[in-house]
Amino acid sequence: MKLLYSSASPYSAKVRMAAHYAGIAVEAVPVVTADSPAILVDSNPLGKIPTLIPEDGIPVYDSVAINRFLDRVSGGKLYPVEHEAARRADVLEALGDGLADCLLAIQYEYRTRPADKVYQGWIDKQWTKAVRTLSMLESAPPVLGETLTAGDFALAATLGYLALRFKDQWEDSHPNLIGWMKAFEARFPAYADLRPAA
Ligand SMILES: N[C@@H](CCC(=O)N[C@@H](CS)C(=O)NCC(=O)O)C(=O)O
Repeated sequence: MKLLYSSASPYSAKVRMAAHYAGIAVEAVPVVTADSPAILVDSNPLGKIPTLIPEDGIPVYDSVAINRFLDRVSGGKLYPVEHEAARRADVLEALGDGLADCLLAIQYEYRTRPADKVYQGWIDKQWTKAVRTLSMLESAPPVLGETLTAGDFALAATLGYLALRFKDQWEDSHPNLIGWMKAFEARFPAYADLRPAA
């Protein structure tokens, strides 16, 4: 199956890591969303990545739906079944993705508007949400269990995106999350290749 992605996209990194962990081969096809290429918009009218095109040709998006699809195909390698563990994984995935939403909103504000139309109030609001989320995670970093979950991949992907696009703005104040990233990479060495990159 094909996965339409871009190297910097945190949601793409999340599902690429999840597929690798679940042992599912995907052909990663880079796309530039700004160009709205036919391969993307014909599969996903929203023109967003990641978009998965399985062998049956029926596209799957967004990243949570892709992870759920990969989970079913792999016989449950990405989401725990036990109630409390499943709840933790789901909420951690929501936090990782939601943090990425805030960071992307900031990036798009700078990138898509003329300089004199950039609204600092919106950027500050999104950064406040991001800092609040990071503080919560810093005070109680998630525990890596015996098996990794979609939640772990979401957090790892978004911390990788922070490292890429918000360098020197969060690392010193979040030593526990830096430690979490290191522990995650020790458990999942493919992180070095699959995390968000320029
Ligand atoms: N909720 C979606 C978010 C996907 C998303 O916003 N992806 C960005 C790239 S990181 C994108 O496709 N942006 C292009 C656009 O919105 O036109 C998911 O989890 O997959």
